[in-house]
Amino acid sequence: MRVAVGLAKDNVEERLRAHGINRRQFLKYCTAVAAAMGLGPSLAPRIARALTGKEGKRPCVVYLHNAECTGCSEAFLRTTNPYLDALLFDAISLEYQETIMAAAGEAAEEALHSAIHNPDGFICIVEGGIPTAGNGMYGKVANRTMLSINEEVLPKAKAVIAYGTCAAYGGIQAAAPNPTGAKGVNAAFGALGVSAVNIPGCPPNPINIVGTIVHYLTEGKLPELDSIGRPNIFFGKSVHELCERRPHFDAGRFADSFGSDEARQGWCLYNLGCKGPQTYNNCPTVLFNGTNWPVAAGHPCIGCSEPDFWDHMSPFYS
Ligand code: FSX
Ligand code: SF4
Ligand code: F3S
Repeated sequence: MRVAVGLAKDNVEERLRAHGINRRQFLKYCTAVAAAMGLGPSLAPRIARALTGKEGKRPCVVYLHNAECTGCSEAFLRTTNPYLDALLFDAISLEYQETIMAAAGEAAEEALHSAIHNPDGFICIVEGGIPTAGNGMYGKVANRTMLSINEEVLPKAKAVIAYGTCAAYGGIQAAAPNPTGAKGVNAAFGALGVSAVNIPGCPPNPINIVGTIVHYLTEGKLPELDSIGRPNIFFGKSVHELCERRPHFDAGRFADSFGSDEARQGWCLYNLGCKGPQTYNNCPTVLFNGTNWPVAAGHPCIGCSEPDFWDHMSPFYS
């Protein structure tokens, strides 16, 4: 039981209890993060240390909201693992997050100002697409355009994580005809030297950002990326490669209507519009909240983690 020894040594159990989490739940979660990162269960104790703030100094994090539905934050904050959000906030020092921070008005602005001038630097997590048309006039926070806030903050960050398809590639805001000129972080700020790691999905799976942060905390750097900025460890395989309905696809067994016996028996949803073959994400193996994913629930993959999926993957049903 190396896992138990590792936790006991760090006296983590008391801290977990304070968050309403028992050790079994926590280790199960750390093992799931390890699996999502392509690591064996023996790495769970290291992940546990990272998530409980025991792996070196807590990095300062600034979290910016832009044009979005805030489902990315919701996906993270509503995770069924009890209070894991609070636990992660022990591992990082979240200095600014408009949705959940207690400070408002000038105090909030002051928090942002001091975070981005932190001598040890900061990591910036960005949610939502950036409205760039009309000099950014379509999106404002505290009477400043989202465009100018991002322009000021992102080039100063040691690492930028674009969380959700909107931040990564523009998402629904950028769907044609895109009147607000919405863009993803790298398209909007690449010229300023910003190079974000993309964690797409609409919403993204929280485990993919937790795994990215754990990688940063344990390795001191962000994970390796594919050609469109996504970590290979989470987005290296297609949904189709990992799908449990795949044997039916290979055998030519396709469901022709929703709710049919064939669909219920697990036949392939390709004829109903499934975009799993063109979509790279780990939903089938990681699941949402460790419980389920769209195709298992009988809904075709709509390609939500791919760039411009609203334009390129629609119609979603056939
Ligand atoms: Fe976009 Fe996030 Fe889709 Fe919504 O805020 S990735 S619209 S789930 O939530 O940005
Ligand atoms: Fe591929 Fe979709 Fe069929 Fe699964 S349901 S095997 S992802 S086409
Ligand atoms: Fe999105 Fe397809 Fe996964 S729609 S949540 S990438 S199954």
